[in-house]
Amino acid sequence: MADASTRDVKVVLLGDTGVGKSSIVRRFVTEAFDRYSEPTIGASFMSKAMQVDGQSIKFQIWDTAGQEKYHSLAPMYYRGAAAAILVYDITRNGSFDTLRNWVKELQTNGPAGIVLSVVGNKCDLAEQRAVPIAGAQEYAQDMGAEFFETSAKADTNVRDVFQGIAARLPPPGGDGGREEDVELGARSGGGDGKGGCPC
Ligand SMILES: Nc1nc2c(ncn2[C@@H]2O[C@H](COP(=O)(O)OP(=O)(O)OP(=O)(O)O)[C@@H](O)[C@H]2O)c(=O)[nH]1
Ligand SMILES: [Mg+2]
Repeated sequence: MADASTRDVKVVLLGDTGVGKSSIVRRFVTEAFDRYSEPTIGASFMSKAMQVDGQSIKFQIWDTAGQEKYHSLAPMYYRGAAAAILVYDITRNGSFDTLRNWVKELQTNGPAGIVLSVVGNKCDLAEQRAVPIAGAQEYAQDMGAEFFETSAKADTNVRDVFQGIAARLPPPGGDGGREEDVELGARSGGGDGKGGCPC
């Protein structure tokens, strides 16, 4: 259980299947990489605490399944989220189109004031790049999102994504904190539980 000085922050990862959402979370939480990562079923939960600017933050991370058949479950996971990490694969143009659809969905149905991060993963595969960095960066800026290219494999910028979220959160107690619906004790602490509902 977090103590009173720890701020719980619900974060949801969204994006096409295979872009590396689970790998980013795994890298952040357990500092590991699995080249045979299986597609997520439903969603998976992990949590991790970190200190940012002297404040203790506990990220409650919902890693959603990118396969289309799970799309309708997503609102359960982004509901009440303080931040969304929208992931695409820099080697796959189609995954960037999917990301744009997620942004539209969040703008329509997501929590007001949600902090957005646009993340181009697999930057270790730069020689296979399909999505130019400049266009993605410009799009992120237009959406008011922070932009990163990451590699879960090479451990590039993964921690920075979460640090960037922490830095952009509204002050605690404000409307945007959205901490009220996070009751997740049973799964916290680096587990990789499948399924489950965040509400
Ligand atoms: N080269 C490289 N491969 C990666 C990277 N991140 C993930 N992968 C690989 O990409 C594949 C898919 O990764 P996942 O993390 O399972 O993808 P996902 O977005 O969680 O997929 P869904 O759960 O189906 O939505 C796996 O084979 C990973 O090993 C990366 O940064 N670089
Ligand atoms: Mg996954």
